[in-house]
Amino acid sequence: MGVVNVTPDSFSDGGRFTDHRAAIEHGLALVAEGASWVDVGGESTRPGATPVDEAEERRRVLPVVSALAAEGVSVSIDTRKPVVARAAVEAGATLLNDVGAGLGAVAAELGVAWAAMHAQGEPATMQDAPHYDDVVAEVHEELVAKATSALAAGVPEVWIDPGIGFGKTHEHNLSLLAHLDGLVATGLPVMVGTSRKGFLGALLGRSDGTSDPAPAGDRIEGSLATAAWAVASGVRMVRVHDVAATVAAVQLVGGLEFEVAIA
Ligand code: HH2
Repeated sequence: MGVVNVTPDSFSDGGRFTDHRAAIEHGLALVAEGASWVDVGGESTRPGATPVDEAEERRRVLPVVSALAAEGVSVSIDTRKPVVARAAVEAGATLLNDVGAGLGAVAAELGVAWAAMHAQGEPATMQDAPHYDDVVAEVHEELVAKATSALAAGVPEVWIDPGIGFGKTHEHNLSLLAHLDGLVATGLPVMVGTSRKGFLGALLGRSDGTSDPAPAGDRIEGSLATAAWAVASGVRMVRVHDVAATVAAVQLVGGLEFEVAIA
Protein backbone atom coordinates (compact mmCIF):
# COMPACT_ATOMS: atom_id res chain seq x y z
CA MET A 1 0.00 0.00 0.00
CA GLY A 2 1.48 3.32 -1.09
CA VAL A 3 0.79 6.49 0.92
CA VAL A 4 -0.47 9.79 -0.49
CA ASN A 5 -0.89 12.40 2.24
CA VAL A 6 -2.84 15.41 0.95
CA THR A 7 -1.79 17.39 4.00
CA PRO A 8 0.48 20.32 4.83
CA ASP A 9 1.80 18.69 8.02
CA SER A 10 2.32 14.92 7.66
CA PHE A 11 5.55 13.93 9.32
CA SER A 12 7.39 12.67 6.25
CA ASP A 13 5.71 14.07 3.13
CA GLY A 14 3.67 16.98 4.51
CA GLY A 15 3.21 19.77 1.97
CA ARG A 16 4.42 17.77 -1.04
CA PHE A 17 0.95 16.71 -2.27
CA THR A 18 -1.44 19.42 -1.12
CA ASP A 19 -1.96 20.27 -4.78
CA HIS A 20 -4.53 17.77 -6.10
CA ARG A 21 -2.76 17.27 -9.42
CA ALA A 22 0.54 16.47 -7.65
CA ALA A 23 -1.27 14.04 -5.31
CA ILE A 24 -2.98 12.23 -8.20
CA GLU A 25 0.26 11.96 -10.16
CA HIS A 26 2.04 10.64 -7.10
CA GLY A 27 -0.69 8.01 -6.56
CA LEU A 28 -0.37 6.85 -10.16
CA ALA A 29 3.42 6.74 -9.83
CA LEU A 30 3.11 4.54 -6.72
CA VAL A 31 0.91 2.11 -8.67
CA ALA A 32 3.50 2.06 -11.48
CA GLU A 33 6.11 1.23 -8.82
CA GLY A 34 4.05 -1.78 -7.71
CA ALA A 35 1.53 -0.63 -5.10
CA SER A 36 -1.70 -2.68 -5.03
CA TRP A 37 -3.48 0.02 -3.01
CA VAL A 38 -3.12 3.79 -2.74
CA ASP A 39 -4.01 5.13 0.70
CA VAL A 40 -5.24 8.73 0.51
CA GLY A 41 -5.25 10.78 3.71
CA GLY A 42 -6.27 14.36 4.47
CA GLU A 43 -5.47 14.59 8.17
CA SER A 44 -2.08 14.00 9.75
CA THR A 45 -2.22 11.70 12.77
CA ARG A 46 1.42 12.16 13.70
CA PRO A 47 2.07 12.74 17.42
CA GLY A 48 0.94 16.26 18.33
CA ALA A 49 -0.95 16.84 15.06
CA THR A 50 -3.81 19.37 15.06
CA PRO A 51 -7.20 17.86 14.07
CA VAL A 52 -8.70 18.96 10.72
CA ASP A 53 -12.41 19.76 10.27
CA GLU A 54 -14.64 17.62 8.06
CA ALA A 55 -15.11 20.12 5.27
CA GLU A 56 -11.38 20.72 4.90
CA GLU A 57 -10.57 17.00 5.00
CA ARG A 58 -13.18 16.32 2.31
CA ARG A 59 -11.82 19.17 0.17
CA ARG A 60 -8.32 17.70 0.40
CA VAL A 61 -9.08 14.06 -0.40
CA LEU A 62 -12.19 13.72 -2.57
CA PRO A 63 -10.79 14.96 -5.91
CA VAL A 64 -7.77 12.69 -5.41
CA VAL A 65 -9.88 9.65 -4.52
CA SER A 66 -12.21 10.09 -7.49
CA ALA A 67 -9.41 10.72 -10.00
CA LEU A 68 -7.44 7.67 -8.88
CA ALA A 69 -10.54 5.44 -8.72
CA ALA A 70 -11.47 6.58 -12.25
CA GLU A 71 -8.04 5.33 -13.38
CA GLY A 72 -8.85 1.89 -11.95
CA VAL A 73 -6.67 2.27 -8.85
CA SER A 74 -7.76 0.48 -5.66
CA VAL A 75 -8.10 3.40 -3.28
CA SER A 76 -8.21 3.30 0.48
CA ILE A 77 -9.26 6.32 2.52
CA ASP A 78 -7.24 7.07 5.64
CA THR A 79 -9.73 8.82 7.90
CA ARG A 80 -11.29 8.69 11.35
CA LYS A 81 -14.46 10.55 10.32
CA PRO A 82 -17.69 8.81 9.20
CA VAL A 83 -18.64 11.74 6.93
CA VAL A 84 -15.31 11.65 5.11
CA ALA A 85 -15.44 7.84 4.87
CA ARG A 86 -18.92 7.93 3.31
CA ALA A 87 -17.98 10.65 0.80
CA ALA A 88 -14.75 8.87 -0.14
CA VAL A 89 -16.60 5.59 -0.78
CA GLU A 90 -19.06 7.47 -2.95
CA ALA A 91 -16.04 8.86 -4.83
CA GLY A 92 -14.68 5.34 -5.38
CA ALA A 93 -12.68 4.24 -2.31
CA THR A 94 -13.19 0.58 -1.38
CA LEU A 95 -11.27 0.29 1.89
CA LEU A 96 -11.61 2.35 5.07
CA ASN A 97 -8.17 2.67 6.65
CA ASP A 98 -9.20 3.58 10.14
CA VAL A 99 -6.50 4.61 12.62
CA GLY A 100 -9.17 5.15 15.29
CA ALA A 101 -10.72 1.67 14.72
CA GLY A 102 -14.14 3.27 15.20
CA LEU A 103 -15.66 2.96 11.72
CA GLY A 104 -16.62 -0.73 11.73
CA ALA A 105 -20.35 0.07 11.64
CA VAL A 106 -19.83 2.51 8.76
CA ALA A 107 -17.89 -0.12 6.78
CA ALA A 108 -20.75 -2.60 7.41
CA GLU A 109 -23.34 -0.07 6.26
CA LEU A 110 -21.34 0.80 3.12
CA GLY A 111 -20.32 -2.80 2.40
CA VAL A 112 -16.62 -1.97 2.04
CA ALA A 113 -13.44 -3.42 3.51
CA TRP A 114 -12.20 -2.07 6.84
CA ALA A 115 -8.69 -1.85 8.27
CA ALA A 116 -8.88 -1.58 12.05
CA MET A 117 -5.70 -0.09 13.48
CA HIS A 118 -4.90 -0.13 17.19
CA ALA A 119 -4.20 3.21 18.85
CA GLN A 120 -4.00 4.27 22.48
CA GLY A 121 -5.24 7.85 22.98
CA GLU A 122 -5.54 10.73 20.52
CA PRO A 123 -2.73 11.94 18.23
CA ALA A 124 -2.35 15.21 20.16
CA THR A 125 -1.32 13.43 23.37
CA MET A 126 -0.83 9.74 22.54
CA GLN A 127 2.96 9.81 22.95
CA ASP A 128 2.91 11.56 26.34
CA ALA A 129 2.96 8.44 28.51
CA PRO A 130 1.74 5.32 26.72
CA HIS A 131 1.22 2.45 29.13
CA TYR A 132 0.34 -1.24 28.82
CA ASP A 133 0.71 -4.15 31.24
CA ASP A 134 1.29 -6.45 28.27
CA VAL A 135 1.32 -4.57 24.98
CA VAL A 136 1.27 -7.63 22.74
CA ALA A 137 -1.67 -9.30 24.51
CA GLU A 138 -3.69 -6.08 24.87
CA VAL A 139 -3.32 -5.01 21.24
CA HIS A 140 -4.07 -8.54 20.05
CA GLU A 141 -7.24 -8.86 22.20
CA GLU A 142 -8.61 -5.47 21.21
CA LEU A 143 -8.07 -6.04 17.48
CA VAL A 144 -9.55 -9.52 17.47
CA ALA A 145 -12.62 -8.32 19.42
CA LYS A 146 -13.22 -5.44 17.01
CA ALA A 147 -12.63 -7.60 13.93
CA THR A 148 -14.96 -10.32 15.21
CA SER A 149 -17.83 -7.93 15.82
CA ALA A 150 -17.27 -6.17 12.48
CA LEU A 151 -17.38 -9.47 10.61
CA ALA A 152 -20.54 -10.42 12.51
CA ALA A 153 -22.05 -7.06 11.54
CA GLY A 154 -21.42 -7.85 7.88
CA VAL A 155 -18.17 -6.05 6.98
CA PRO A 156 -17.00 -8.03 3.94
CA GLU A 157 -13.26 -7.89 4.71
CA VAL A 158 -11.48 -6.88 7.91
CA TRP A 159 -7.76 -6.15 8.21
CA ILE A 160 -6.00 -5.70 11.55
CA ASP A 161 -3.00 -3.45 12.20
CA PRO A 162 -1.08 -3.10 15.49
CA GLY A 163 -0.66 0.66 14.96
CA ILE A 164 3.08 1.17 15.20
CA GLY A 165 3.79 4.56 16.81
CA PHE A 166 0.20 5.23 17.89
CA GLY A 167 0.39 5.53 21.69
CA LYS A 168 3.47 3.27 21.82
CA THR A 169 7.00 3.68 23.14
CA HIS A 170 9.92 2.44 21.02
CA GLU A 171 9.94 -0.72 23.17
CA HIS A 172 6.22 -1.26 22.59
CA ASN A 173 6.77 -0.91 18.82
CA LEU A 174 9.61 -3.44 18.86
CA SER A 175 7.61 -5.93 20.95
CA LEU A 176 4.68 -5.69 18.55
CA LEU A 177 6.95 -6.17 15.53
CA ALA A 178 8.64 -9.15 17.20
CA HIS A 179 5.24 -10.79 17.74
CA LEU A 180 3.52 -10.13 14.43
CA ASP A 181 3.23 -13.88 13.95
CA GLY A 182 0.68 -13.95 16.79
CA LEU A 183 -1.59 -11.55 14.91
CA VAL A 184 -1.08 -13.52 11.70
CA ALA A 185 -2.09 -16.72 13.54
CA THR A 186 -5.58 -15.27 14.13
CA GLY A 187 -6.24 -15.93 10.43
CA LEU A 188 -7.25 -12.30 9.87
CA PRO A 189 -5.26 -10.44 7.20
CA VAL A 190 -2.66 -8.26 8.93
CA MET A 191 -1.23 -4.97 7.70
CA VAL A 192 1.45 -2.84 9.30
CA GLY A 193 2.93 0.63 8.84
CA THR A 194 6.49 1.32 9.97
CA SER A 195 7.54 3.48 7.00
CA ARG A 196 9.85 6.37 8.02
CA LYS A 197 8.47 6.35 11.57
CA GLY A 198 10.17 8.05 14.50
CA PHE A 199 11.28 4.93 16.35
CA LEU A 200 13.40 3.95 13.32
CA GLY A 201 15.10 7.35 13.38
CA ALA A 202 15.81 7.03 17.09
CA LEU A 203 17.11 3.46 16.81
CA LEU A 204 19.29 3.97 13.75
CA GLY A 205 20.65 7.49 14.16
CA ARG A 206 21.75 9.54 11.19
CA SER A 207 23.56 7.95 8.30
CA ASP A 208 26.34 10.53 8.75
CA GLY A 209 27.34 8.78 11.97
CA THR A 210 26.26 11.48 14.44
CA SER A 211 24.17 10.32 17.37
CA ASP A 212 21.10 12.47 16.53
CA PRO A 213 17.89 10.69 15.47
CA ALA A 214 17.65 10.29 11.70
CA PRO A 215 15.16 12.67 10.05
CA ALA A 216 12.14 11.16 8.26
CA GLY A 217 13.83 11.22 4.84
CA ASP A 218 16.82 9.28 6.19
CA ARG A 219 15.08 6.17 7.54
CA ILE A 220 14.97 3.99 4.44
CA GLU A 221 17.09 1.15 5.86
CA GLY A 222 14.79 0.77 8.86
CA SER A 223 11.68 1.09 6.72
CA LEU A 224 12.82 -1.66 4.34
CA ALA A 225 14.14 -3.95 7.06
CA THR A 226 10.90 -3.78 9.05
CA ALA A 227 8.73 -4.19 5.92
CA ALA A 228 10.69 -7.29 4.93
CA TRP A 229 10.50 -8.60 8.49
CA ALA A 230 6.75 -8.03 8.55
CA VAL A 231 6.18 -9.86 5.28
CA ALA A 232 8.43 -12.73 6.39
CA SER A 233 6.26 -12.92 9.55
CA GLY A 234 3.17 -13.43 7.41
CA VAL A 235 1.87 -9.87 7.20
CA ARG A 236 -0.14 -9.43 3.97
CA MET A 237 0.22 -5.69 3.43
CA VAL A 238 2.74 -3.02 4.36
CA ARG A 239 1.82 0.68 4.22
CA VAL A 240 4.82 2.55 2.84
CA HIS A 241 6.04 5.80 1.29
CA ASP A 242 8.90 4.22 -0.71
CA VAL A 243 7.02 1.73 -2.87
CA ALA A 244 9.65 0.73 -5.46
CA ALA A 245 12.32 -0.01 -2.85
CA THR A 246 9.84 -1.90 -0.66
CA VAL A 247 8.58 -4.04 -3.55
CA ALA A 248 12.19 -4.99 -4.36
CA ALA A 249 13.01 -5.80 -0.73
CA VAL A 250 9.84 -7.79 -0.18
CA GLN A 251 10.21 -9.73 -3.45
CA LEU A 252 13.72 -10.65 -2.36
CA VAL A 253 12.43 -12.02 0.94
CA GLY A 254 9.65 -13.88 -0.89
CA GLY A 255 12.27 -15.33 -3.24
CA LEU A 256 14.36 -16.51 -0.32
CA GLU A 257 11.34 -18.25 1.20
CA PHE A 258 10.73 -19.95 -2.13
CA GLU A 259 14.35 -21.15 -2.24
CA VAL A 260 13.98 -22.57 1.25
CA ALA A 261 10.71 -24.27 0.34
CA ILE A 262 12.21 -26.12 -2.65
CA ALA A 263 15.56 -26.95 -0.94
N1 HH2 B 1 0.31 5.21 10.06
C1 HH2 B 1 0.05 6.49 9.70
C2 HH2 B 1 -1.16 6.79 9.06
N2 HH2 B 1 -2.06 5.82 8.76
N3 HH2 B 1 -2.68 3.55 8.77
C3 HH2 B 1 -2.43 2.28 9.11
N4 HH2 B 1 -3.31 1.30 8.81
N5 HH2 B 1 -1.27 1.92 9.76
C4 HH2 B 1 -0.34 2.85 10.11
O1 HH2 B 1 0.69 2.48 10.73
C5 HH2 B 1 -0.57 4.22 9.77
C6 HH2 B 1 -1.78 4.54 9.10
C7 HH2 B 1 1.03 7.58 9.98
O2 HH2 B 1 1.86 7.80 8.88
P1 HH2 B 1 1.71 8.96 7.76
O3 HH2 B 1 0.39 8.90 7.08
O4 HH2 B 1 2.86 8.87 6.86
O5 HH2 B 1 1.85 10.32 8.55
P2 HH2 B 1 0.82 11.38 9.06
O6 HH2 B 1 -0.09 10.73 10.04
O7 HH2 B 1 1.68 12.46 9.66
O8 HH2 B 1 0.05 11.89 7.85
